[in-house]
Amino acid sequence: MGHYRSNLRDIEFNLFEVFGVDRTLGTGPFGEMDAETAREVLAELDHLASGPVAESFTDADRHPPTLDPATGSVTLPESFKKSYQAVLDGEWWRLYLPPHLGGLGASPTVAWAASELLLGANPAIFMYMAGPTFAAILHRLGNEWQRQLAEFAIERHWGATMVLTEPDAGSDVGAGRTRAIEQPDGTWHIEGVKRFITNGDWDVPENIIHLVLARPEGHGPGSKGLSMFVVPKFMPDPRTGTPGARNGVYVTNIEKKMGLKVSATCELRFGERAPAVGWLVGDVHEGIAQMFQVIEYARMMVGSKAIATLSTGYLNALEFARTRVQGADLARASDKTAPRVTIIHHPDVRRMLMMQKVYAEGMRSLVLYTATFQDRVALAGERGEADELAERINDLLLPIVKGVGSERSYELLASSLQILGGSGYLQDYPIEQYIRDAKIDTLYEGTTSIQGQDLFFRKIVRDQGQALASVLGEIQTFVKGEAGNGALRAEREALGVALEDVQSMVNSLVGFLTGAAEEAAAIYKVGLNTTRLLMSLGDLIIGWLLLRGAEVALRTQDSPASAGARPARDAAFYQGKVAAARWFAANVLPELTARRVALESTGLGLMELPEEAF
Ligand code: ST9
Ligand code: FAD
Repeated sequence: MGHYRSNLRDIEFNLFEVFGVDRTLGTGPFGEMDAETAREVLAELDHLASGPVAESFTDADRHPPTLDPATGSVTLPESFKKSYQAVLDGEWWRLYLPPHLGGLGASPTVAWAASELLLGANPAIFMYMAGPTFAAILHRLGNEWQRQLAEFAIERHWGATMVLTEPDAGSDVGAGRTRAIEQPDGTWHIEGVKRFITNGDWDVPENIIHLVLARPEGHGPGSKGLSMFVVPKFMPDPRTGTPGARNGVYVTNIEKKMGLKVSATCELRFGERAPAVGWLVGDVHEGIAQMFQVIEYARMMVGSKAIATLSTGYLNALEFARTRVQGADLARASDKTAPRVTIIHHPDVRRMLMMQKVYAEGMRSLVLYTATFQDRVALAGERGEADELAERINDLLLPIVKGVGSERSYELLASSLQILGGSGYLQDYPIEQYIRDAKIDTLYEGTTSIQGQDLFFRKIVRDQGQALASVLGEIQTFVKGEAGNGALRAEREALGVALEDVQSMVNSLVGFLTGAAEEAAAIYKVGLNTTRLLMSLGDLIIGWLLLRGAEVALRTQDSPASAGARPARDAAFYQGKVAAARWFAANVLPELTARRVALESTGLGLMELPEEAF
C-alpha cells in the first residue's frame, strides 16, 4: 500500500452535504459536469492519486532532479515522470480549464476538491501541471498572438513558470532589477538573474513559457514599475507552435532543498548566452496586477497543498495509533498485570489525534468554503454580471487559506510524527518527508508575515471591512440561530465569545492604525499583531465551519428517513464530525480571549529594544 491516505468521504461531505454544490453543478458555466459526474471524477482521481501518482513520492525525494550546466537542462527521476504521465494521459489538467479552452466544466469547488487528492499524493506532480492553468491566465490577459501562444501551450502540454524573485527581491518584489529593453520589432529583450524559480526547466514538455516580471527602461521604482513578459524556452513557429530556435533563458543552478526535492527550484539567467526574447503581456504595463492573477491561484494551491499533507499525515498517524500496542490503560496503570493496549487508548495520543483531525477537516472546509465564492464569481460571469461581494470575500479568505493552512499544517504534522514515536523519525514512514515537503508552504507565495499584512491592510482596511463584515455577519447569524437544535448551544456560545474577541482585535488594530496618524511609531503595534490576527480569524472561521458540519451531521443522524439505511461506518463519521466541532469549541476557541488580551496590551517595548539585547 502506498503512503497516501485520502479522505474522499469528508471531501464529499463538505461539497454536497455542507455547501450543497449540487445545486449549481450541471448549470451555467458548470453545465458540462453535474453532481453525479463530479462524484465519478473524484472517485477516479482518488484511485489515480492513491496509486500511480503516489507511487513515485518517496523515490523522487531520494533521487532529486539533476542539472546539466552545459545545456541548462534539468532531468527528472524516471519514476516521477511515470506518475506525471499518468495524470497527463487522463487529461486531468482539463479540470482546471474553462470550457472554451477545452475544460471539463468543473466548478472551482469541484476542481479544488480534486486538487486535494493530487496535492496530498504527490504535490510536485500538480505543480508541474501548471502549464495549461497559467496558459489560461495568459489567454485572459494577452493580445491576439499571446492568446494563440496560450492555445499552443494547452494543446501541446507545455510547462510554465512564474518568475518574480531575485537575490535581492523576495518579499519585496518591487526591488527587482531585471531589465526589459524594447526592440524595433516590438519584442523585448529581458536581462537579469532570477532565483528560486519552480519548474524552471525539466525534461518532459517540448517547451516552457516563463511569465516574467521585469522593469522596462525608464520605468519607475517599486512593484508598479514592473511589467509582465512571456518568454518561451524555444521560439515557437507562429502558425503551428512547433518549437524552433533556443531562446536566451537558461537554468544555471538548481537548489539543494530541505524537501519538495523533485520540484526543481532554479536560478534562471536571462540574456547572458543569447538575447532572451519576450512579449509584453496584453501590450500593457500592468505587470504586478497581472502577476497577481497567477499569484491568487498559486496561493490557494499552496494552502490546499499544506492541508492535503496534514490530512494524510493525520490518517497515517491514526492508522498507527490503532495498531501499535504500548503500555496499559491509564486507568489501570498501577496494575502491572493489566493488558497492554493500542496507543489510541492513551488520553494524550487522543488529544494529539483530535487536534490534527479538527484542523485537517476544518481547513479542508475552509478551502471549499473559499471555493464557493469562486463558484459564485463564475456563475455571475456567465450571466454577464459581477458578484463583487463574492470577489471580495474570496480575496479576504485567500491569505487565511494560504497563511493559516500552511502554518497549522506544518505545526500539526509534528504531532502526526510524534504519534509514531521513534518510528516516525525514520524514512520507513512518510511523515518526516511530509514535514520537509510542507515547510515550504509557509515561505513561498508570500511568507506568513506577508499574508498577515495582506489580510489586515488590503483585505480589511482597504476593503473598508465589507468582506469581513459579511463573513462575521454569517457567523453571528449562526451564533444566534438554533443550529444543532439545542445540542450545540454551549458551542455556539463559545463561538459567540470568539467572534467578539476577533471583532475586538480588529477594532484595536484599526485604533493603532489611526493612532499612527499622530504618532508614527504606533504602526508597529499593528505590525506586531497582524500574524496573530491572521491565525485568530482563521481559528474563528474554522470553528464556525466545523460547527456547520456538526449541525449537518446531527440533522442527518436524526433524520428518520435515513435511519437504518446508513452503514455503521457513516454513523461513526457523523459522530466524529460532532465530536470534532465540540472539541474545537472547548479547546481552541477559548484561546482567542487570551490572544485578544495580549493584542490589546501591545506596547512599543519590543520595537525599542536594542538589537544587541536580542
Ligand atoms: C512563488 C511560487 O513563490 C511558488 C510555487 C509556484 C508553484 C507554481 C505552480 C502553481 C500550480 C499550478 C497548478 C496547475 C493545475 C494543474 C492541474 C493538475 C491536474 N491581491 O501593496 P502594494 C497588486 S512566486 C491582488 O503597493 P508593494 C496590486 O495590483 C513568488 N493584487 O505592493 C497592487 O496595486 P493596487 C511569490 C495585489 O508594496 C500592487 O500589487 N512572491 C495584492 O509594491 C502593489 O501593491 C510573492 O508572493 C493582492 N493580495 O509590494 C511576493 N497585493 O494597490 C510576496 C498586491 O493599486 N510579497 N497586489 O491595487 C508580497 O505579496 C508583497 O506584499 C508585495 C508588496 C510584493 C505585493
Ligand atoms: P525575504 O523576503 O528576505 O524574507 C526573510 C524573512 O523576513 C521572512 O521571514 C519574511 O517574512 C520576513 N520579511 C521580509 N519582509 C518583511 C516585511 N515587510 N514585513 C515583515 N516581515 C518581512 N519565486 C518565484 O518568483 N517563482 C517561483 O516559482 C518560486 N518558487 C520557489 C520555490 C522554493 C522552493 C522557494 C524556497 C522559493 C520560491 N520562490 C519563487 C521565492 C519565494 O516566493 C520567496 O522565497 C519568498 O517570497 C520570500 O522571499 P525571500 O526568500 O527573499 O525572503
